[in-house]
Amino acid sequence: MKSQCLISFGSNLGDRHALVADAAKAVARLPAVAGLQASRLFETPPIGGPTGQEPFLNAVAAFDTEASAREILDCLQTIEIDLGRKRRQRWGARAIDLDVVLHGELVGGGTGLIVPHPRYTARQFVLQPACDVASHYRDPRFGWTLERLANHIDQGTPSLALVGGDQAIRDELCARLATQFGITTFAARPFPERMKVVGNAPARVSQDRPAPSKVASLGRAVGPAAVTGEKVGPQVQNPESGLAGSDICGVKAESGPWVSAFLPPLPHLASPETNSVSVPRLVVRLQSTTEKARWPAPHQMWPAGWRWPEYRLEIDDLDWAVSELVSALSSMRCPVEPVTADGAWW
Ligand code: A4P
Ligand code: MG
Repeated sequence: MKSQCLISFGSNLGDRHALVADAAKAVARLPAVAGLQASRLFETPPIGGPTGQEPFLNAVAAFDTEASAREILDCLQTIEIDLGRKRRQRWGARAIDLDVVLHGELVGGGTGLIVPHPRYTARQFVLQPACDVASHYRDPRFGWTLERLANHIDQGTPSLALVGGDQAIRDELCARLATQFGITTFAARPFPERMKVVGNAPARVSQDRPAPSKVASLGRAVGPAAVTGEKVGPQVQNPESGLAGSDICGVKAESGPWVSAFLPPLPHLASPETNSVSVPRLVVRLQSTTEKARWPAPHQMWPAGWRWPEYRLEIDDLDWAVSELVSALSSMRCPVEPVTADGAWW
């Protein structure tokens, strides 16, 4: 069966332009690849990983293929090796990184392969290039086009709602984000004890604010931008978009990046409220996985009827998970500058 496939290119070591161009030529030459279209090339600051790295050149390519995602990844890894990629350190500087972002309707993959790419939904350095050549592609999990997703990430405030896993782990992640990075966090659903049951549904009994101790809000002095050294873009200033006076379950939302350990109410998709500062840009689905079973059953992933962009977080190592969340917030606002006028750079 023919699938639309989206792959990403990244390089921040050596002759970046030549490496990315050679990679694109090699992909286009693959017998399984038809009608490859490349985005412009973009320069972006390195997100995550060791400090002192050079900026990245990033791009994406869209093509049709009869090959499986696994076959495409095998080909990409061969090309990476041919071009001198050495795997030394995760998220370390690399001559060339080639990832499978989307492959038709595939949700899953198997050992060593996760599609859709678990981190792309937060990454402007993937979403902006994708809008050049694949703005109409849809994420098979939540059905949004990439154009819509890119706009959604660009609006409001960088923000994540943690779901799945244990409440204790979600609270722990929030506590670490607040104390280590100064990120505003909403650690526990603010008003559980104030619920009563009306009919068979829970309802609030009072509009009172939660006790301050429930809310970890240590200011924004050391946000993810300060950690990674790149600038956070302008916050949304339009009052209709909910910057002023909006709240998350009765708790005033800061205008800086925030993470909640619970899912605040999500608005109807057509509503302008989707841009509100109190609406998470992404829901972060916690996945407890092991090397042997990197990929859990797809049916665990997405409750029916709930269609909101997802970011997947493995939580076998909490220090690593915290750095992932900080990187996700940073990637939502990282500057992404085109360095070519079109996709004819290869
Ligand atoms: N793997 C699983 N699923 C996939 C997939 N869909 N595509 C496995 C590609 N690989 C996939 O990858 C690690 C393992 O992921 C492989 O064994 C593969 O089988 P890797 O390429 O060896 O290592 P990596 O790239 O360091 O790790 P990872 O987790 O893929 O990193 P990311 O998420 O690709 O992030 N900042 C900017 N500005 N631009 C960038 O391009 N890239 C990264 C790397 C970090 N920061 C960046 C950029
Ligand atoms: Mg990779």
